[in-house]
Amino acid sequence: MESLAAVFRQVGAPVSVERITLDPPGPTEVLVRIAAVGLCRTDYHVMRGERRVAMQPMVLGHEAAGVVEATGSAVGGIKRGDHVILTFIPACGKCHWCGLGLHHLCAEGARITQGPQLDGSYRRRDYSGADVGAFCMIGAFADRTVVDQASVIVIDKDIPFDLASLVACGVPAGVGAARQRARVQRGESVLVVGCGGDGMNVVQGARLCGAAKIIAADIVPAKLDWAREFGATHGICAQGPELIRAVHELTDGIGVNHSFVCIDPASTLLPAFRATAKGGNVVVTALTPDTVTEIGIPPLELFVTQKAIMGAVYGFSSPRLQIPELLALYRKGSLKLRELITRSYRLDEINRGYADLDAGRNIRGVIVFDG
Ligand code: CXF
Ligand code: ZN
Repeated sequence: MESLAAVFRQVGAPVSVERITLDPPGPTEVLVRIAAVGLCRTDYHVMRGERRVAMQPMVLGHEAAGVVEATGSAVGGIKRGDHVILTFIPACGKCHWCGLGLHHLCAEGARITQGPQLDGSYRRRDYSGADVGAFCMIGAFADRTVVDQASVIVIDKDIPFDLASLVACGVPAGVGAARQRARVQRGESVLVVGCGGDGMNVVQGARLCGAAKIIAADIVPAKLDWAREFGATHGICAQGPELIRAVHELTDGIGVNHSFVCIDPASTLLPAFRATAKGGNVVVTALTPDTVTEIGIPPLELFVTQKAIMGAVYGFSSPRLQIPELLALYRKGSLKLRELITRSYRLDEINRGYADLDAGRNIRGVIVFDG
């Protein structure tokens, strides 16, 4: 069948919206009509060549929700008409990590920037007949996609698709970083550096944990106001040494119990580290360009301050367990989702959506398709 997709062809160039050929699902795959897909910064890093992928052309987009239109012969537990969220790391179910229930660490996660499906073959072709890859084995900047069942989570039908799409990446990444990685405790203090899609969810994750002081830091003043709506108690519009000074002023010279690096770790990790109290946690939730290979923290300083530096992909939690739990929190009124969406776009407006992200105008832009 034909599908309309935003295709990444060249680093630094806009993605091009094209008709491509989409093959039917293989035995373990499903055909999904995409209803909504978020404009996460990760795809933008790929477009700009800051996160290299193994091939072009490739359909990007990994924060998506939609409806199952067809299933392969060996698919279990997913049927036509189901509403689904797609996960940007599959759960192969066979590796060491999946065996432990740690699907965010699935061994197949190492292949999500390669392009092929989970089974190693391709389902997409362009006008010239060339294979087209699918970022994260999803390729959701398209009206339809074919993905392995390992990338699919069935959700209840009462959740609007635009909100559900955010629970595919930004929401678990941020909320999970606070709850599952740093394990923020009631009464503790938190610093969130970078209040975009991930950071705003760290703020609300810290609020859910009962943090007493939630300091939002961003160089875009409007984001600090938005962060207050999600639970931030303080806002700092500064970076580098000025940020460290301001955090120490707010914490009696001690620093915060937990800091979260949610934007450009190359420039924000060291200030976040130094704004953290001795014995505290520094959690990295954001991508760094491939070319940056050092974190610039003196080992002696790490040793004597006894801080922990941690990585958190998918909020360091299995999406299979975390996503249903987050949707339940939303239903209870404890988790804000609608408020995360700054603006909706059509697929052919994708490059404008990313320009808005780059200009600091969006927490999250979402591409919404007509039903
Ligand atoms: C990323 C994490 C690193 C690989 C690609 C997907 N997650 C979300 O934005
Ligand atoms: Zn993402």
